Amino acid sequence: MKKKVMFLFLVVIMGIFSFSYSYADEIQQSGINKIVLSEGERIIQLKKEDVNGDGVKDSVYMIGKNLFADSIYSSIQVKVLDGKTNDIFDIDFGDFAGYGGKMEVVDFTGDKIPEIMISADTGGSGGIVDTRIASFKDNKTNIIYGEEENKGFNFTGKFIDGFKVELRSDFLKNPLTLDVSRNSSSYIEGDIYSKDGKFIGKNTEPWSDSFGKIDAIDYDGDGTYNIEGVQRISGAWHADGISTVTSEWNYKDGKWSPISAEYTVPLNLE
Ligand SMILES: [Ca+2]
Ligand SMILES: [Ca+2]
Repeated sequence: MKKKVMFLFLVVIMGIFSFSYSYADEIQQSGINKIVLSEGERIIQLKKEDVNGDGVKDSVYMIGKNLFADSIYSSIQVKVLDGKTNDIFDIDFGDFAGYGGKMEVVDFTGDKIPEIMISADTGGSGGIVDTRIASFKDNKTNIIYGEEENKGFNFTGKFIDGFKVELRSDFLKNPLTLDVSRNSSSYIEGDIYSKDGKFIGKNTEPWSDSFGKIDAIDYDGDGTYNIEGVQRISGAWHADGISTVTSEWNYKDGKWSPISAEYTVPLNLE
């Protein structure tokens, strides 16, 4: 009988202990209570990483504002709850909006302190994914990847006689020449080329979109991430996709540089 009472007593004690433990845990993560969402705001993602580099994990909230679930976010913002001080900081990404929304909190700069990468589909016909990356080391926001970086190779170019396209980029030593003869009948119909292959199009130039797909990747597993992006190159009009370029970029000495790139050309299946 005595044993049974003792056992019950222990069960009650353990119950109280585990209750108070989980309660304390909740207080400790009081960011969940402290991050106040206004109407229409939703937490898209929450990641726990030490983004300011003080040795204590912080809570990084990606928050989007939209009218309905799955509709476009008219604004996307990031708030950091400092794990040590419990202070809340806004990461100023400027105007950022889009569909979906994805956040990666990984180290791109090689200092072992993770940066915050956010992406969202712009929803335009180009299928472009807008991306920003910010460092929050020492509680200071520093945007290290913005709209310009998201243009990748940012090709410019021209059509040349014989159904060819010449593409140039500041990141390439030599221009890239592509054969676009698979589309010659459309170009002749559209007065871009004459029947004998002479370029006659006015104000018609090929161009590249910003990245339409982008990922943080760490192929060699050293903990420092690079960016891999895929961008589309259009010829005479946007639906005239003449190539797709996939490239990997790393961040060094304050800027992003391509370390590998390859292109594909569509096959003529007719
Ligand atoms: Ca921290
Ligand atoms: Ca870093």
